[in-house]
Amino acid sequence: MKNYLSVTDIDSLPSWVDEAIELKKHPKAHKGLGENKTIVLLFFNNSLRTRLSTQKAALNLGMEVIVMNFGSEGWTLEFTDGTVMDQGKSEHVKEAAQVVSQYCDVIGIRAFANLQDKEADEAELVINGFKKHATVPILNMESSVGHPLQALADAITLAENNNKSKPKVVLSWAPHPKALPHAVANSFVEMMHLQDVDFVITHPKGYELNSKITKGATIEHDQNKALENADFVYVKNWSSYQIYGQILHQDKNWTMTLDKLGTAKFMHCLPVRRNVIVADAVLDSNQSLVIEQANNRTFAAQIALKKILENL
Ligand code: AN0
Ligand code: CP
Repeated sequence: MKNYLSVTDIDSLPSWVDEAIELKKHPKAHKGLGENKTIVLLFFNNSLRTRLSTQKAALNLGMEVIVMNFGSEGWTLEFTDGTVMDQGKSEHVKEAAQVVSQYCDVIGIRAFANLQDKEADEAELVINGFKKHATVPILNMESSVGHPLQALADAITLAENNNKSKPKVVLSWAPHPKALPHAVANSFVEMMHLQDVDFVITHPKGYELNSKITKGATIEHDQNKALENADFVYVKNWSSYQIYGQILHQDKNWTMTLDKLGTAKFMHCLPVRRNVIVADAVLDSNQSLVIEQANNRTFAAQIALKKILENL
């Protein structure tokens, strides 16, 4: 595998999940693989889990790690070709990507959707700009439209906690005071397409995700109905996709409670706002898988990096 940009880069999900669970048992088993290899992690946005788990994964594989908060410390980048750069942008991605490539063997990039311009977000300017001009593989650490490392950690967590042949998995929208990207939900939906699950998406009308991504999935606007007999409930906020990046409302009736969850397991990518997205009682119960999901970020990153390193 050259790059890990989307869950569609996974050639065989079951074998990746099995290998990740094996890596979890023996994290340093492939410590020689990354010897004399360096990964540079460029953060255009904040992070806790991605930053630490991806470093941890690289260290487990014997790599050296350089982290840069590009968003606050790098030069502001231009991504459009042929621009007369007489405005605020200091450096073109053409130079930046080639320069960073000289310092490392893999580049990890986090660059969220700005939620202002749908077309620009869907063009994935940052990650595609680097992909085009870098001479080393690219690892997606959450781009405008996807968060494939999170979705892979979610798949690992599901595999570890599932005991049914076809569990019911519900993706449920929840309110949030800030406009959030669609990336986590998009990649989770794509991941569910790769699994043998009874999958239902529930959200208030107006919060439809990109129909190209949800194609084939069941969408149920009645949250209670969607949650009936659920085995896993994945809760996430996202802003409107149709009225791009807008908060239509913050209906508190969509907050996940123990009552609504029933006997299902609760999942969320974190960071989570307590008592807005989900009640304390859910997060503090043993039905919550969120800490294990975050733990599995290390092994998701480790399996993705292992595949990249094996192909260098
Ligand atoms: C981000 C999002 O929703 O995409 C990152 C989640 C991993 N969340 C926030 O900005 C709160
Ligand atoms: N889930 C996740 O990607 O968390 P961070 O934004 O803290 O990296």
